[in-house]
Amino acid sequence: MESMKILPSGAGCIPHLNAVILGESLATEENDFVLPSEEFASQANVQSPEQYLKMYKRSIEDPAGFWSDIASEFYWKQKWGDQVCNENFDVRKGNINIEWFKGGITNICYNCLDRNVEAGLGDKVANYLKDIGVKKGDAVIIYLPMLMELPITMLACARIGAVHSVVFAGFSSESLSQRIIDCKPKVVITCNAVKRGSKVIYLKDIVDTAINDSTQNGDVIPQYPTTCPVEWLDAEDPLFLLYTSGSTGKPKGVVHTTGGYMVYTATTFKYAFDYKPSDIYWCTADCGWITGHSYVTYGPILNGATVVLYEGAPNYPDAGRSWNIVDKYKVSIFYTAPTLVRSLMRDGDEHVTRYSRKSLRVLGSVGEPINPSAWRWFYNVIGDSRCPISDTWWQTETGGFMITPLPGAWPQKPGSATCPFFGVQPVIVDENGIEIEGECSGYLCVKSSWPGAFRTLYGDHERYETTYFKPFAGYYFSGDGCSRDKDGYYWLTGRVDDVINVSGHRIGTAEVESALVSHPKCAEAAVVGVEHEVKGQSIYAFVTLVGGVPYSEELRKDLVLTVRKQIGAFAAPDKIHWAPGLPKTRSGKIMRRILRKIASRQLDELGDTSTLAEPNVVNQLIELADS
Ligand code: 6R9
Repeated sequence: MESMKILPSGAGCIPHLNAVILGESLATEENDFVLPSEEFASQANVQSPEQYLKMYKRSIEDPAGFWSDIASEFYWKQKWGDQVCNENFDVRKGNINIEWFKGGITNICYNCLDRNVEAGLGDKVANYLKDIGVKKGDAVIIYLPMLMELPITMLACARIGAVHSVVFAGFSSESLSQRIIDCKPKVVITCNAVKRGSKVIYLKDIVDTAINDSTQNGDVIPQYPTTCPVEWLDAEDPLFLLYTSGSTGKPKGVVHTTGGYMVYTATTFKYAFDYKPSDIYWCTADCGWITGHSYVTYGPILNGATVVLYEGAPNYPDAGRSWNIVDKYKVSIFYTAPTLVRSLMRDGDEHVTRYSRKSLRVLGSVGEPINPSAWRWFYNVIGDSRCPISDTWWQTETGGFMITPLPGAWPQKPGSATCPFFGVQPVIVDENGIEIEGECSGYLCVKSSWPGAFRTLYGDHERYETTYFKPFAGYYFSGDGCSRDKDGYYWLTGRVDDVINVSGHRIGTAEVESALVSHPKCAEAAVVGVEHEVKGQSIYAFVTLVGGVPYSEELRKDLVLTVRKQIGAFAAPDKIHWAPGLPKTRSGKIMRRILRKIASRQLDELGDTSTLAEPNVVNQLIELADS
């Protein structure tokens, strides 16, 4: 890795890369770094920090040139207009507006399928949708488990210009119905039932409850022809909406458009996983989340990649299941979440080492920060100390990777998502929105748009601006805390808002609270996240009951069941803590800081409780902690 020690001339003029002088710190703190092998680096798509810096520099200084060169590799019925990117990123200058490749006419399904393979998949479902009157711009809700039909249905919608909205099949009928009300789909696509582990879940019944309609659809698919013409779309026509949790109760319908998302997911996939046509790729995410959109479906298929789609749980029937699949299908790129890594780590190395895993080449992590010990286990045991790990930081909102290693290009640090992807300008700001340079910590923001950025929240552009662009004017605010070390590496530290990350799933505290208070015996609820060995965080709920109602185990179970029913099993609180009262400021704001400390039993770190309206509630809560 001698070449690492040379900093290319010109790199110094890029803000935030000034610090990425990899070579200099290598000499002094070599132990911090995990280097890619010569063998890996020499075949990588990007082989050195110098090559990355050169490409990154161009992507920042000439984004139009950089992205239009890449976009030209796709099929466009008509090329975009003069402006590759048109943006207003600053609320003080007017409404937030982001456009990429405006005027370009394309179709992402065409680019996924027709361009890559002779025979089209997806067409059967597309013709059914057309037959029942689904047209360009219509919403289609997809409520399916990880069957092959799920990505096929997404592509079918994209083909005819319908806007898909995948709802994770673990959501309850009430959550589904909330989304149906918000986006008013022409049709909801589901299946009769799915097996999860040894349990059968009747999805169609859930949909029937959600739409209060039990019309029998039957199997309508086979009678349709197998080809379907493409609906050509403007680059800025919507491709999909995907609901995600925010800090208030109502889920936000994140809107992604066609052209920029296409170019961005394909490019990030190619570089962050060092993709080669010979690779076999497996991502364990469900298409109900953004990872399943960008990196099970669009990104890999746009690259013509061979994708393993797995319907079951990655640790069922036993903890060796994933490696059994890896060996069986010769998986070379394996992308998963830290929660799975931690749970497999707990199950013991023997489940891993009894499989060969020699096909593996690149590993990936997403959904939450990966703690260094899980990183090392992933690297040493799963990857036999030879596969780089791409710890990809990104969000539903960003569409694709924002901060990620490029395996082969530079040394990694266990637990750090490393450096920005091409075209991404991360900044760290303080609480006043002032950018901080160099080694620091603060709030993670982004300075200008990237092609895969979300364009609005469905039906609520104002909320889009308020949530993401007003907290720190001039920047996109991610909601994450972050620090940057002396080498310019980024370390994500988790959400700074009221969002909990359970096994990589985003859950708003307000959503869980509103489910709890909908129970007739619950007067008030406050939900916080506490550290959990496997899930990252778990849900801890403080519950105040209606006057006179006694605490009971039965009621505890009933409250948990209410949350399972209203949101889904994945959002069920692990702990219900009875609370005669909640710690509030005199203005009535719940002091979650204190609740978090009580929940994690850090009782000597409660801090100043003198501003509480009733300081005594804290002692009451502590007394009831283990009851
Ligand atoms: C892709 C996805 C986004 C939130 C994000 C952050 C956390 C995701 C991470 C990570 C640290 C990583 N997050 N990847 N934190 N390192 N590599 O997960 O999207 O469901 O919208 O969640 O997840 O807190 O803000 P989404």
